[in-house]
Amino acid sequence: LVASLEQVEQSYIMIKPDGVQRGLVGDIISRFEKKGFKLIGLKIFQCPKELAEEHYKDLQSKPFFPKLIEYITSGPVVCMAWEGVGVVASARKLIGATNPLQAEPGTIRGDLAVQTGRNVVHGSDSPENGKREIALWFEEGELVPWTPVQEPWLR
Ligand code: 3AN
Repeated sequence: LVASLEQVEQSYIMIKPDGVQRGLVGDIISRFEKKGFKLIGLKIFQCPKELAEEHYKDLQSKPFFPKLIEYITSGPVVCMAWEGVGVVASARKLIGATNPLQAEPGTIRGDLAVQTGRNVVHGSDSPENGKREIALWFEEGELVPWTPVQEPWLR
């Protein structure tokens, strides 16, 4: 009842090139799926430099910015849009701290990553950015806002 009062949000979650190359795609998707969120967008994608720069534009002045752009565009990423109650904050808990050294075991970065510059996954940091990033990475027709049905699939 309480949860029904909370906001249904959308978060942009992206498996970075290291996650794809290391074969972690299934494990990472599974964590969000099992938690109870709804997958409404999914694709593997080679990110062009301009899009990477737009996505990370708030970090433009950071010394690591060029390396960050090089990393994100170094190979395919998996782009996902997830929907659910409190999904933005919840996804960031599942992902863990930016620096994998500080990420708790049980989180994606705590379990699967070693360093900040190779931290396997991205998650939006606010509901507003969730919307903005999904619009940036997906064409409108690529999003499927499906409704779960009660169906005995296995018999
Ligand atoms: P988060 O991804 O946890 O939201 P942000 O938004 O502070 O963290 O940073 C965005 C991305 O920039 C990180 N995921 C990481 O790939 C990269 N990054 C952040 N800080 C550093 C750093 N000190 N050195 C290298 N890369 C960094």
